[in-house]
Amino acid sequence: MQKNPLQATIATSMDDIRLAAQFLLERDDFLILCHQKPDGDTVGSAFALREALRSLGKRAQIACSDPFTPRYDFITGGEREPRRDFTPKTYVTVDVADTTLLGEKLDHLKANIDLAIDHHPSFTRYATVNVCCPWTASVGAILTAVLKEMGVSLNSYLATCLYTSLATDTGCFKYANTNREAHAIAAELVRHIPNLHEVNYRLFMLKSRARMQLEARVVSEAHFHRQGKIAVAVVSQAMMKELGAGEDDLDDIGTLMRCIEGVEVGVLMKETPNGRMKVSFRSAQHVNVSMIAQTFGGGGHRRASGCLMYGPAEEAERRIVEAVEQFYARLEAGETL
Ligand SMILES: [Mn+2]
Repeated sequence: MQKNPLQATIATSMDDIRLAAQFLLERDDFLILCHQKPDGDTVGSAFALREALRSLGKRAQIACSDPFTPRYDFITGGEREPRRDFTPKTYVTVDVADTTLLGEKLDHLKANIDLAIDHHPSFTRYATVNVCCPWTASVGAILTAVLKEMGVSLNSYLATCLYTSLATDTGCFKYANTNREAHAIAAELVRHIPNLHEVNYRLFMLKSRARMQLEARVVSEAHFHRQGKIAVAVVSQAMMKELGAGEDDLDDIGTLMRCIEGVEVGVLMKETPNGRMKVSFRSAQHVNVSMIAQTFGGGGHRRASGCLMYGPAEEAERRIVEAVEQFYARLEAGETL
């Protein structure tokens, strides 16, 4: 068996990498499925895999319940809804923790998944072959090793797709999942990306005017509690309409709140068209926001979580602040949370 140097780097079981590679080499006529509301990881991984399989003379196509956003045009070539031109025989998911995340349009395929490649701790092993590496920063990082194992050499397109997956899931190498391994894989990938600065500009600097204005409104209208440690902001439907902002412009906007100095818990409430509140919690340090979201029937990670609440905003805010205060009280009483 050929030695795979990236295997050691991403600390993934060689069995997992080999299993995925052999499976992909043996099969043909693939449909690669993304999760709904596609992000850089699912898009980058799907297009990298499609390209790799096609380079081996196989047939592969991609499906997603929601159209791809213009932000990823440099990967999708502007294909908002990829063309489907043959009947697939092999179903593969990338970055899909559970079949409910396939979304409405792909829900009918949930019992047919042959191979799932994922990295979420909450992965539900719904496929015939399940390859999940929860310690890996992105699915693209796992795929980098899988493609190498398959004998596919990197070119600039493949490397750009895989880099997009890794760079977006680590928030441009800033989030807590960024480690030596993520940087080592990126170092391998960027050797093949001559226009790296352009890719980073598109992914991390370029924002629509509506998004910029939305950020300004969110920050200037935020309410602060507990001497500035808790920040709560609302994005209302009226605000979105006024600024001409779309669903796309809301992507990861919750993270903004914990970038304000002094803020330990950032809360962003997004009003949905049917009057509910989609709440995102972001923690800068020691508050476990997954516990706070659970109070309201939601969930997530220690530093990023979410839940769904009912309006009005003032009432939701009051209940949220109360829950965060209770958390602080338990922390100060010496509990380990
Ligand atoms: Mn991911």
